[in-house]
Amino acid sequence: MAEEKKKKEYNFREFSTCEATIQMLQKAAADGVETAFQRAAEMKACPIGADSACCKHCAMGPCRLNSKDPYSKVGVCGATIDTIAARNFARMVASGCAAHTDHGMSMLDVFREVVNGRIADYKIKDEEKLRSVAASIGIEVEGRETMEIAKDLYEELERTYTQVDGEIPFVSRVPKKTLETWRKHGVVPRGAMREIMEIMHRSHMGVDQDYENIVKQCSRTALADGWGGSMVATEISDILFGTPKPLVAGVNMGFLKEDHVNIIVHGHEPNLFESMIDSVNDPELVAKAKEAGAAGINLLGMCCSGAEVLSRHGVPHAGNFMSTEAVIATGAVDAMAVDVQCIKQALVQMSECYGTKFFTTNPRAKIEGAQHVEFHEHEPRKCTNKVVEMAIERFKNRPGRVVIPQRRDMGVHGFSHEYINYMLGGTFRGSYTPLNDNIINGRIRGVAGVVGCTNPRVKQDWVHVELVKELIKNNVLVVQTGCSQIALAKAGLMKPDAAVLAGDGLAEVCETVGMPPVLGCGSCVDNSRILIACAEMVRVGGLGESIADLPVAGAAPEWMSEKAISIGQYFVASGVFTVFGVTFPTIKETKFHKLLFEGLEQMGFGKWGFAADPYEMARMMIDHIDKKREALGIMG
Ligand code: CUV
Ligand code: SF4
Repeated sequence: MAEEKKKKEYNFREFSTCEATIQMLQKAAADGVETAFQRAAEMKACPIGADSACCKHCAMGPCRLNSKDPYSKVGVCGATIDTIAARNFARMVASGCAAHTDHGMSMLDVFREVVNGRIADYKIKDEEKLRSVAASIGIEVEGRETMEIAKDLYEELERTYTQVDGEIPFVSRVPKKTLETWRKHGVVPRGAMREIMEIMHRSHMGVDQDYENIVKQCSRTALADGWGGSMVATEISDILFGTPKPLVAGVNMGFLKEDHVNIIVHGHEPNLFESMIDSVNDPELVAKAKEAGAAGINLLGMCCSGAEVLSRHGVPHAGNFMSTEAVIATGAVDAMAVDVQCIKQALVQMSECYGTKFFTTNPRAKIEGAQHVEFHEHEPRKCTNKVVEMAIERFKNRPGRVVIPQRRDMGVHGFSHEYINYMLGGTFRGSYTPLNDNIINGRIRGVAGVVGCTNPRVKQDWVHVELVKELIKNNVLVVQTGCSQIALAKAGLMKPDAAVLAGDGLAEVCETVGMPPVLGCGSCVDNSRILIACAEMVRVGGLGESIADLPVAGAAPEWMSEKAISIGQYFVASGVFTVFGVTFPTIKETKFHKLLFEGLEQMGFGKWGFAADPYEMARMMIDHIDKKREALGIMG
């Protein structure tokens, strides 16, 4: 049976549009190694699960309802399709929110220890950012010492997690009318721990069985992610490691170097990566690498922490989520170190096949068969030095042939919200700011956030790239994060000269400012930058009073993770029309689906949309943007 599987022929061009990934998938197949693309092709998605029509919340079940006729049956306890789907959705939000907020909490832990003087390896690198974040939540900054402000900031931000009553600190950044909508519906988050606990409780068997009430808690929990945990993660990372500014950096597998020791860091929390940067630049370790016959040590990122250091320091990025197995097939990766989230368990087996040293580093995320070298923020270099040493060992004894796809894509990355404000902000032109002005005068039709994962159920990168091309062609400025940003970087859209692909109005703005039509903002937690940019657009004026009034839309065209659902829900709850691709965990003819896709908008929030086809997705987003323009009276 296994033999038969290996012989099965695949057309790898149907799996991906990333040439480097295709080349490596072919190589892996020739080497007799299987990847997630093949596994997805072999294992059809479960149709009942895809529709979220099953429940396993208790042992009277699991219960399966009928997708074709969803109201014909109920679960053993009597739970309806709306209850079951809403509870399943709630648990996705809970898990996604937990991932981002726990990441934010790790950052806050480091920050606390830096402030207390107990960590020497990191320091407050961006004092200006520290002061502006503190001031944004009402901390006095005038004439005060940095460390005093930092102590207060730590204490305030801790409330994002531990507060049991009241509102999380960053609600101070939410436009007044948006916040009024949240208050009216009782969805202002108290503290992330409380919201996640409550959503888990409410989705237990026999508790909340009113889909509308469950969706309220979904919003409240998701907002604790977007305006809470994710925002803390972004802001603290900027304070400790520097706020990104645009820089030219490279993406793709061609940045692996055959004559160097190659190390990839893949995961989400920047701490590991920052210390790895120090380790690969340590003269002693570089000397060791040279002794071993290497020309030097070469560090690359993958997935989100990769997207973060790409933005922050210009460290090259090897590829997005669906390239993590493929890159190992190059044989050039001497070590891969991972921390948390989006790490395929199959990477261990893949690494074994190609002799890559694979390390887990976070106590939260061990993988059976992987070597665990624990990372401690108090002595981070112990871990990262060891990984480098092991990588050098592997370089000395590279087992197989090395094949590196010769693809390198340069582009501009690192658009923090501060920089977007600076670049398109100021008051030197017109009555508002260039961004708002250009939206009002119609050169820019609107702004779209295109974000999220890649997924082997669709052709890798293709949906992202086609959607973004269609949007900019129609004068919609695109902001990006995560794996989507990497897809567009590989397609060359992060270069200022990609403005030729934009409509006349957007192209003119890009040429005047010298920016690309697609702005890369960083990792998934950096979606919080997009929220802040939206709030800023409202604050500046001329585009309505709440985020829901703005001519903006969001999309995750190739999403796969529960984190994506949490992100989608916080954008929707913040007032943004958000379209997902691939599949959506609801049945169209149900009340729950209608609430997400229509009802929420009537209540003053945004709403969900779904389209698998990128052109249809673009049309939906542009129609929405036009509808908002019309309501603002700035049509045409
Ligand atoms: Ni957090 S969540 S695949 S790495 S964007 Fe990439 Fe980004 Fe999705 Fe994961
Ligand atoms: Fe079935 Fe209800 Fe138990 Fe879910 S909670 S498994 S629907 S009996």
